[in-house]
Parts: sequence; C-alpha cells; structure tokens
Amino acid sequence: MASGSGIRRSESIADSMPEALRQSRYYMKRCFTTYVSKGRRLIKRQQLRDELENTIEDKLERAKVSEGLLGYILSSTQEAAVVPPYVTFAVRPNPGFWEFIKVNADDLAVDGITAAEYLKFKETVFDEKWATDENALEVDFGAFDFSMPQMSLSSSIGNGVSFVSKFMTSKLRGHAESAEPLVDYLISLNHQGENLMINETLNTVEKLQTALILADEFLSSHAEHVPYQRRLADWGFEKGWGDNVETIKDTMRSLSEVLQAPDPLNMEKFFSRLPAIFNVVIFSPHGYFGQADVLGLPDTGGQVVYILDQVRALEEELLLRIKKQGLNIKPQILVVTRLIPDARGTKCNQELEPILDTKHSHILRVPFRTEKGVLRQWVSRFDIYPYLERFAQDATAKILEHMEGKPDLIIGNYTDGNLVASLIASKLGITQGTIAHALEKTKYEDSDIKWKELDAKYHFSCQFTADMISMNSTDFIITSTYQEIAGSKDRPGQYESHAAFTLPGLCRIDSGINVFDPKFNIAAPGADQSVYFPFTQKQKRLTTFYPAIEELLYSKEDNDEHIGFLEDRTKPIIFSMARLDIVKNITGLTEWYGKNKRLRNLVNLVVVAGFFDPSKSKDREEIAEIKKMHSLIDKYQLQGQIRWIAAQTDRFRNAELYRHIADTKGAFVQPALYEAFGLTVIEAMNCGLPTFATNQGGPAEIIVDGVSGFHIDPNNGDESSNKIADFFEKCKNNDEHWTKISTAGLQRIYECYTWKIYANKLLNMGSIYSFWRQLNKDQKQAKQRYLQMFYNLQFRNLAKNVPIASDEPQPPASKL
Ligand code: UDP
Ligand code: LCN
Repeated sequence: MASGSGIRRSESIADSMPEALRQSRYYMKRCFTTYVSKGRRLIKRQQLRDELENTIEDKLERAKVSEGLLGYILSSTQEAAVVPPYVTFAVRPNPGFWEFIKVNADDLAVDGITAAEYLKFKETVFDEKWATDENALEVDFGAFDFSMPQMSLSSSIGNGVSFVSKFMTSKLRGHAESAEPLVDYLISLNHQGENLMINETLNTVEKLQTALILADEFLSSHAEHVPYQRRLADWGFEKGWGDNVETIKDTMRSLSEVLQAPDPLNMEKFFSRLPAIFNVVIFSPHGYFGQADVLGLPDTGGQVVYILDQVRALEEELLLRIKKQGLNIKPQILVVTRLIPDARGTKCNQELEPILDTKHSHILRVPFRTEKGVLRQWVSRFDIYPYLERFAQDATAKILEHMEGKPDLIIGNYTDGNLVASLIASKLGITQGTIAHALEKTKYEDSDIKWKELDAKYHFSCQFTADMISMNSTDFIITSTYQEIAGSKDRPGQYESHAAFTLPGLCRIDSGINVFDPKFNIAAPGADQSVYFPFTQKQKRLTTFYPAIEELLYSKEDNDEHIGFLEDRTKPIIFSMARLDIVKNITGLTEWYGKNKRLRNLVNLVVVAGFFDPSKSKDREEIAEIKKMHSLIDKYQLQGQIRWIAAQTDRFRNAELYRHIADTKGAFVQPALYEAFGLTVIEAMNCGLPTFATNQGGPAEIIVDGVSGFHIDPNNGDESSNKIADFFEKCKNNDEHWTKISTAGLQRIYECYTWKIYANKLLNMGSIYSFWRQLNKDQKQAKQRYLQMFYNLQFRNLAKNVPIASDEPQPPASKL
C-alpha cells in the first residue's frame, strides 16, 4: 500500500512482526525491556542487533532469533526511536520501500504507524515540546502529486524518461483530441519567434495526420539525400524535421505512428528528434569556478570538472542534433557562477570567459551583491544562502542580455545552483533539471534531527530547505548512479533520505521527495577521453610530461610539491588522488598500507592530496588530516615506500600520471568512507589502470567487483589491504591477470560511462520533460504556489540568519 507521504508501506512487516515476536517471546520481552531501559533514545541498526544478541545468552537460541523473522526485520531496520514503553522502527525492506512500526515493550503489541507518526516519536527523543505542538509546521509536498503517475518497482527507479514516454503514450492514445496537447506543443516550438516543425495551419490532429500522409507521398518521390523542400511549407510544415529527405521522412513517420497508435519507442524517438533545445544555462554559483588553477581551492572539486566536460559534450551533441534537424542555429551554453573580485590569481574575477574546446559556450560570472555593495571574497558553500536571491535576479538580467532571449533549459548544480535554477525557471517558465553531485544530509549522521547543533557551522536549515524546494520544483533530476537515488540493499539513497525527515523546531517534512517519482533519471558522467585515454595508446602519450613525472615520483629530495621517496622503483605503485577530507579517507589508505607488511613488500604507495604544511590550510578538517598523515608516516616508518604529492591542478599531467602508474603495472585505490560518484575512479579506468574503489556509494556501481575492478570496504581496512595484496600476488604469478582487469575496466567505461552517452540522455530528458510539464501544467502550477509560499515564509527567514561575510583582505592562494 502506498501512503500519501511518498513513503511506501507494505502491510507485510507490521503483519509479520507479531509472529516474529511470538517465536521467542521470553527473549523478546527481555530484549524490548533492554531497548526501553535506557529511556528515550535513537538506536541505529547495528546497535539494535548488538543489543538483541547480548540479551540472548543461549547460543542456539541467539542464532535462531538472528536468522529468523525478527533477525530479518532488524536487518532491514535503519533506526529505532525509543519513547518508553514504545520502540518505534523505521524499516526499509527494499530500496525506496519503508514501513514504520510501533511495539509496546510491556505487552509486545505491534501497530503500523505513518511516517509522520514515526517522526513525532523521533522528535520526542530530542525535543518533546516540538513533537507535541499541534501546530508544528508539517510539510507535505506529496499532497500535490495525487494525480501524478508514480512507478512502483525498485528496479524502475531512475528510468524516468522511459516511464514518462510510456505514460504519455497512454495519455495520447484514444480519441483524436487526446493528442491535441502534442499538436499545441509542436506549434509552440520556435527559435527567436520563428516557427519550427509546424505552424497554425496544422492546428488539429486530423489536419496534421492528413498533411503527414501528403508529405510522405511527396517525399517518396525524392532522392533521400535531397535537403528540406520549401514545398512542405505549403502544407504547414516548417524547418526542423531533418537535414534531408531521408531524416524528414523518418521523423514524420515516427510522428504518424505516435498519432495513429502511440508507442513508447516511437514517442522517445520522436522527442529525441525535436528542435526544442538550443540555449542552455547551467548554474554553479559557489566555489572558485574556473578552467585553470582552481582545483584544490576550497569547495572546488569534481563539480567543476563535471560541468566543464558536460558543457563540451552537450555542445557537441547539440551541434549534431541541430545539423540533423536541418537547422542553421547556433546553440549557446552559459555556465553561470559568481564573480569573485578577490580572485586569488584565478580568472574568477572575469565576467565572461569562453569555455576551452567549445565554439559557443561561456562562463558568465555575476557578483554577489549585498547592501554594502559587491562581495569581494570567496564564501564557503555552507554560508552562501543570503546572497542567492539577489544573485538570481542579477543573473537573470545578464543571461537574457547575453542570450538575447530566454534559455530553453536551465540546469542547477548542488544546493545553491539548484535553488537559483528553481527561482529563475519558475519566474521565466522554463524547463528545469537539477544535479546534486552530493546531498549533504546523508554525509553527516543525524544532521536533520540534530540540525540545531550544527546550524551555526553548516546552516543545514537553509540547505535542506533549499534542497526540498528545488527537488520539488524541478522538472527532472539527473543523478550519476542508482545508489544516489535509492541506495543499496542496506543503505538508503541520498534522495531517499529526503522522503520523510524532521528538523525539530523548524518543520516536519512528512513527504519530501518520492524516489518513485518519474522525474528521476540516471545519466552517469564520463571523463574527457581526449585527456584520459589508455596507457597503451603510445602514439598519443604526452611525452613532454615524462621528465616532470619522473621527478614527481622518483626524485629523492623533498620539496614544496612532494615529500617521501620510493626506495625500490621496480615495485608497482598503488596510487590515490583526492582532496584531503576525512571522507576521502586518504589517511585510512595510508594506515592500511602501513599495517600490511605483505602489501608493503609488493607495492609502493603514492598519494596526491592537499598540502604537507598545516599552516597553509584554513580548513580545520584538512589541517587535522595533514597532521594525521605525518604521524602515520612516522608511526609505520613508511619512509622509502610512500610518496606524498601535493594537490595537482593540471589534468593533462594528471592523466599522464595515471598512465605512468599503469606503466608500473600498478593500481588506483579510492578508499573513501563514502563517495557520491567518484570521477577519479572513471579517470583511472579510462587510463587502463585497474581500480580498487570504495563499496560505499557510486563506485560500487561503476565497478563490477572482480570483473572490471574491485570493491573495497573502507570500514574494514585489513580486508581491503589484503584484497589489494592478493591482486598483486596473483599478478606476480600471472601477467595476464593485470591486463584482464585493465581491459575489462575500459570495456565497462565504454559501455556505460562516457560523456557521449550522457549528453544524449540529457538532451532527451530536456525534450521529453518540456512536453511533460505542459501536459501537467495545472498540477505543476498548484505545487509551484505551495513552493513559493514555503520559499517566502521559510527559506528567506532562514537565510537572513546566516551572517553576511565582512570583506577582509584575503591572503594570496597558496600555489599548489
Ligand atoms: N583532482 C585534481 N587534483 C587533485 C585532486 C583531485 O585535479 O589534487 C581532480 C580529479 O582528477 C577529479 C576531481 O578533481 O577530476 C575530483 O572529483 P571526484 O569526483 O573524485 O571528487 P570530489 O572532489 O568532487 O568530491
Ligand atoms: C561531487 C562528489 O562528491 C563526487 O563524488 C562526484 O564525482 C563529483 O561531485 C562530480 O559529480
């Protein structure tokens, strides 16, 4: 049964729990007595199990319970809120499916409860006053989705486009009038006021169908390579159908099929041909957004790499499509970010910058303005909220001026970009897509329920509120992996964790976002294959970097760029490269290596990460990690076996570095505690480097364990380092093994992780959802009004509480 909350409840667990408790009533009574004995609290999954097992002394009985129904229920339980005499469980039997249960510890009576009821129990643990306040703000975005079709299978999650095409098919089927919205949509397609596809002459389904038959007959008498014929205009057909008779006929036939008896395949095909998108705006306000010397600066990582590669791929695909549509239109892509006057040696103080390797794409920088004028310095992404509304207004004016009209598609990135995209898309009435890269809520445990403790530092109240607004206002959501949406068997997805949650004292989100919503789509990024190509392509190798790389890896002296040295250069290298965050776990890898003698005998370790001198960093977390690295090198006496290289900014040289590691028959290791996607994994695999990557997050999906690389468990260092050692031992005895994994990694990339595949999918989304939003415009409008109110009454006040940065002179950026 689907609850209105967007969280799915099946009867099964509430029904089966009483039986599970009966199976071992004596121990269950003891166990629940233990659960409630410590008073109100939140118990996480592992702890629930541990406490259960501790209460059962008898081994056989313990095994029986653990392996029985209750064991299954507890292993699917994410957490339990205890408010004696009740223990309430949030159970997740499958990705996207949740059920909430209340058990009375006194008599073991079981009741199914709603998500909102569960949230109230959870709140009672932390803030009883709020939990019992009848007028506490409850938000239910799902209430507007009553007529929206939702998917029902976990396996369909992330396949929004194909679900929407199927649904549109059934909507357009039946009477001739059913397809009227499609005709209206086609008439509305234009470029700078000039009609494309059809004009008002063909304003009914009947007229259009007849004209399509006439046109088909007419075109059949022409050779396939002949271009668009003016004669078609006499019947009401404008440009946009194709660049020659063959494509025009093919596009027309798809439409005829759709009008006669719609089917999803023709529907998707027809929409992929439509000239609906020429001008795209991509928002990424925070950080230093530039094309050189920015990686390694605060808040600037994979998002920037992703967007620049995305733009290049999108422009290429747009040009191809426009040509195939038979049009002579220049597409425009604008990446809109903030202009930072104190740019610390980067180009972030430049308003307009052409994007390298593109013809029509630019970075447009718009400053943050406050009452005091332009903000000169960089501000952390966590403190960015007070500037966004004004930025959205200023950016709108600049975009309209630069593009000489409205864009056709707006894409946001991360919380700040997504909020700005939502404000502008709703104001201008434009199709919107959002990309999260990483949702902060899942990175910090209990960051929702404990938001008050963290707010001064992270302003999560603003962030989660903004995320809710953009997830709900956007037409489609682009994710890199399935796990980003709905997680894995054991771990909820990033979006899934926004299905229902509570911020006590602020609001209770009964229904935030439903992962079964057809707006979710997976389009994984790739790596620029002109930069990250296999080490075997000798003729393309960037030999000019060889001396520098030789120095970088093997010179004996420490300097500003590297410390440590490699005594035995005949050993393969295990390599890692990441920002020096706790989550990236570079220190974890260093420790695993330090502890594992077998691995140390087999390989050297090279890491590219952060700085060596803690005084060069302003980031508390980074400083702690730097210190930890030094202490691990001392503790495990790693001198002679480790090379620590400072953050690198040149992707061409980095690519050659990956390839150089491949020349040593080494491997890439990505040991993160959690990784949303993991561009370095893709880069390494593109270079033909066998890769070991965390099983927590995106990489678990990129790599098929044991086939195209290996999964490692960041929470089990010994197991992980032994897995790496086993691989190198096997390679010692069998040369072929290394090549087999390297080749399978490349094959995996070519099949699933290229920018070409991505760009194609993204433009198809833009086209399909532009029509979908028209089909559902009444409902969309109603939701939009609710969102506007939420923005005005909630977000704006929260943003006002975030202090405005004072303009202090900034030190120059440390050269990386
Ligand atoms: N990167 C880099 N120099 C460094 C560390 C990372 O150029 O010192 C690049 C890396 O090649 C990749 C991106 O930054 O393109 C990091 O993206 P990823 O998805 O791995 O992690 P994020 O930093 O976005 O969390
Ligand atoms: C942010 C992250 O944390 C990474 O996992 C992604 O690869 C990157 O953005 C690009 O999407």
